[in-house]
Amino acid sequence: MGTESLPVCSHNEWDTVEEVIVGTALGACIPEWHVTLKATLPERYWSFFKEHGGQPFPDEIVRAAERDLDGLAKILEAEGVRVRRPEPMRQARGFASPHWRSRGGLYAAMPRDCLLVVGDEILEVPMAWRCRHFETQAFRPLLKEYFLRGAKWTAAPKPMLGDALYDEGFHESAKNGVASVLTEIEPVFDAADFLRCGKDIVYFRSHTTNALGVEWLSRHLGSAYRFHELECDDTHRMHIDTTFLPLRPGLLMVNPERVRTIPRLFRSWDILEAPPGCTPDDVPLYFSSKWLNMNVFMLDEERVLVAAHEKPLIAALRNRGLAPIPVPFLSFYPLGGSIHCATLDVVRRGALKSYF
Ligand code: DAV
Repeated sequence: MGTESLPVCSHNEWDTVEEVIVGTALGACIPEWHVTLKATLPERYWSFFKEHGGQPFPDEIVRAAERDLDGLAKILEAEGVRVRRPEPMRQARGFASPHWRSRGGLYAAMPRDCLLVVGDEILEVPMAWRCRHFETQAFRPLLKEYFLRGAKWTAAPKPMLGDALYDEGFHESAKNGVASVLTEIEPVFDAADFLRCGKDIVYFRSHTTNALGVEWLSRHLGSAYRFHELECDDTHRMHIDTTFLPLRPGLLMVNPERVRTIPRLFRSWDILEAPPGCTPDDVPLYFSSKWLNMNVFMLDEERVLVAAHEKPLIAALRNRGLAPIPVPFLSFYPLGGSIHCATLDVVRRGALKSYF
């Protein structure tokens, strides 16, 4: 099969995008309190999760977030991109494994977290949060369709997520310099802890990705790919795309609060230090910091989708010669991501290359 006809094909963050999955907020559930939330989420919202975990997210938050997603889908279509959406699922219902139970799921809002596209393969990742164990199910109609059209559809070994995976005392026990709530009892990872730059893949270990997870993925992908670990300063780390984002060959955006040393691989690249995010204080960021501003999405090497209220970042991107397209997205922020999180680039036209 020529690459022209592949239903799934994407090697990096910047080749011209042709097809994108945009998540849905519909059905979102407040996750049940767990030590994995304690490790990653802002302390001022812990009581919110403790009180309301397992209940549907408030309707007004869900509806406003969905309006932003629908708007994003329209903008993508106007730019010539084919948009696909998951099947909304009611996440506020309990489920169990032989070893644990959860009062509910989370959402299908962030295809970036649960699915990884590398080349012609789309992979369901072994997520570390119990509430996210069945998260790819909302995407199954799409996955099945891609499979029937010839895509390589895989899933990493289903993690057991038993108590031994979680280290309640994680604050004190920095393992190899990375403090994580996860032990190494089995491989787990979120797709959003990995960034594709052709034959090079940049990742960090986090509260959602352990070293065994990285080992599993790198062995699975094989010797065509080189893996590079990013070191950074963030004790709450979860998902690399608010810390580090290659925008196009030769241009890297970094979070200046978290990235102290540019990895050697990128030393010859131009470095854009992201300006601080502009989320007003009355917008509840249940799952994140204001660095969601960095979570932009490249349509090609010039056009970049940015949340419309992030004016300093829009100016900085324009200064570097990019063509920012503002997308109203502030109402989506309470769900914990911005445009990069809410999308999955299933098809980008281009070949597997080395950029370094
Ligand atoms: O504030 O960097 C981002 C989480 C994205 N899912 C942060 C957390």
